[in-house]
Amino acid sequence: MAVVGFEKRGEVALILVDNPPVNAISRQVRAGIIDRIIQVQEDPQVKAVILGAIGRTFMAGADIKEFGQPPLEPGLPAVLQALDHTPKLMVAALFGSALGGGLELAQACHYRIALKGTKLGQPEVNLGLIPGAGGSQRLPRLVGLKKALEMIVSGRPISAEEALEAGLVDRLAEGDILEAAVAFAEQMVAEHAALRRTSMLDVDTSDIEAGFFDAYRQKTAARSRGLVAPELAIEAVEAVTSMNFSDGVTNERRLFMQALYSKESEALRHVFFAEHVVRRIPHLDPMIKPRRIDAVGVVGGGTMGGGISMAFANAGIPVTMLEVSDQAIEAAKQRMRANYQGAIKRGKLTEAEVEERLALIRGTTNYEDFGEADLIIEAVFEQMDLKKEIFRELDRVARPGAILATNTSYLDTNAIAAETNRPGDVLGLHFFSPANLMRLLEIVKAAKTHPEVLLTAVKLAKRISKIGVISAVCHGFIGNRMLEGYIREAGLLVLEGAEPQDVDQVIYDFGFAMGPFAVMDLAGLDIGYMLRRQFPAERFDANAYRLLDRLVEMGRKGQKTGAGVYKYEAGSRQPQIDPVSEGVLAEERKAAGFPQRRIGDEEILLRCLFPLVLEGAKILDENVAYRPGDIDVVWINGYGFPAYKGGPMYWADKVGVGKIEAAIEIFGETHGGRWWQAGRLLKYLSREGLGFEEYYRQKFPSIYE
Ligand code: T1G
Repeated sequence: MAVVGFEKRGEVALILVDNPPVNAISRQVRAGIIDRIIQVQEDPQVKAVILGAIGRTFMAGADIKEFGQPPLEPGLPAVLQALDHTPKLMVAALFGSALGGGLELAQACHYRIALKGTKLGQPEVNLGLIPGAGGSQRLPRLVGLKKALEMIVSGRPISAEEALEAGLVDRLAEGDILEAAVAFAEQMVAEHAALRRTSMLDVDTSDIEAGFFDAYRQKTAARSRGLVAPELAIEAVEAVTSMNFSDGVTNERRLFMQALYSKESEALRHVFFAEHVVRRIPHLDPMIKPRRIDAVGVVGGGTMGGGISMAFANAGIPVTMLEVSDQAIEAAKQRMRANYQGAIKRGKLTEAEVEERLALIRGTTNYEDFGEADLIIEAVFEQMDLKKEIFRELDRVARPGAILATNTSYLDTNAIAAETNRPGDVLGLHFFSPANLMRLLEIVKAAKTHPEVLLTAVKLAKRISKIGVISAVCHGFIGNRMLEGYIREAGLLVLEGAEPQDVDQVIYDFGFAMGPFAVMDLAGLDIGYMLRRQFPAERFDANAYRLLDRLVEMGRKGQKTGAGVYKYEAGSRQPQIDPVSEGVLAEERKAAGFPQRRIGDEEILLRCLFPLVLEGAKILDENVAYRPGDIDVVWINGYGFPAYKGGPMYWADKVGVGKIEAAIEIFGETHGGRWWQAGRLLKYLSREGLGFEEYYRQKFPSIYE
């Protein structure tokens, strides 16, 4: 099957890329397009050419799988060159997601027609890249410098309507895009329309005031923190004001290569694939199909239950939300309405759209109303007896084949499943707060969970725009189990002499949005306080929580009470050092009797991050997580680990597993051996000089298929 098909409709030729699933521009596609361009050039009958695609989308970009490999000729620039110089009128027929190199191909055509609903963008920065095939030079010529700069540096796609308004698209279509494109091309030929070569267009710089680009750099500095691609992208676009097209493209290629070989891009491409591989259930029988989920029930309308209800309503799935009274239902609805205000303020949603979504959420106080639900999610507070009672009720009222899920963060899903007569239909769906916004969803596979139920959850995660990561049952699953060591070490560091703001600064400088103390203030110090008291004391190092427990017992629970580790001015989320908290810490340092010392940033960083690697290795070795990349996905999407560092396991591979294992031994000698016990896998990889990713791909290739 040719990956670049060809057909003629009268005097219009169609070059049709057919490279599922997203028509990525692989080497074969590039060579095929060039061959077809040559073919039509030699055909005197052909008066116009459509560049289009078959399947679900126009070309969605270069084939990311080729990056990091030796370049394969012809490169994309060669295709652009051929397009740019063709003597035949070229029309791009856009639909689906015309992204990256795909949009660059379209920009090199003379005209563009797009189906309503098409997304058009240059998302390269999300991969640590910049447009590498003339996009930084053509886009400004089509939509103006400022619009092009925003599209390229933000990576955010625009709608077909916005593209029409901006001049990126010449016409919108409905129905069959190829038919519409042929008609459009015929009309252009009949009107003797010019071959409008984008590369020959002038750029209007009249609205670019002096210092514009530097001001743009300052404006975007915060979101570009730690990244190299945004600055390279700005440089590439800025060159439009001083270089001709050809020099601008050469300059762009230079900058693109810098981005391509940057460690940030390598990490971001790892994350891109890890976020796709994570959906693959190893050794799943291909005959197994997911169940239909058309209606969902949620038990509880609190913070989590309300957020979960919104997540489903946002995907157009009706929800029946159970609460204890009509007042509680009304309160839940008000909370959800308030949560939507942010989206309205940001222009993401209109009031009407919010009301439409809220209308999908029906409140009830009656379990019987769950009778039609295909999935019911329990989202009440973390109390095992209560959850068991709820699952006995759900087992009674839910229809046969309905899936029952618990949102528990820690509790034993097997024990919950055992309360029902349908353990195969039970699993965990651990949402992260706020559940309507956080992308991460831990899908907790209980011992008896049917593979079909697991597959249903994986598919559902994508449908509600979540990243679903499968975890087996253990204390804290993947994310929270690793979080314990991170918080423990932060707590011990401040008892030994580090200041909370120093620990937070080091973690912020590494790339997290917030350090551990600021995060705990945000989430509420009382959550950890109550949780730790549900488990045997020996599970925790009591010293690590001296400061936090004292603060909670003083009523200082964090932002929600105006003070926790830090204090917060009314209405502000900005942490401020608080002498009261400092005084408590001084008392606890004395009580703990730790010798006080100045602790360097490097020790702070490694003491906080190495526990993630240590526990992550055990999680892998126990088959709690399938792959190291799955753990990376959890920590990037659930805990703010910087994506441009690839996630904790990827980062460990870059640091060197052997070095980490050696450091863990030293920490064990100096800080209390109980916690610093490397597991079997970490020791093995250290001895063999292997990284997590290379070991898993070599030893277990099938779990990546
Ligand atoms: N290359 C290779 N594979 C890709 C791909 C790509 N560009 N995009 C997606 N896939 C695979 C993906 O791994 C998955 O595979 C399957 O397609 C479906 O993806 C020169 C240098 C297009 C909006 O960044 O944003 O062009 O896991 O589940 O939800 O200047 O995929 O099923 O085996 O995400 O419908 C720029 C990235 C590249 C677009 C579709 N382009 N892709 O979303 O499907 S760099 C991008 C997406 C570039 C030029 C530069 C989304 C999508 P599998 P999916 P989806």
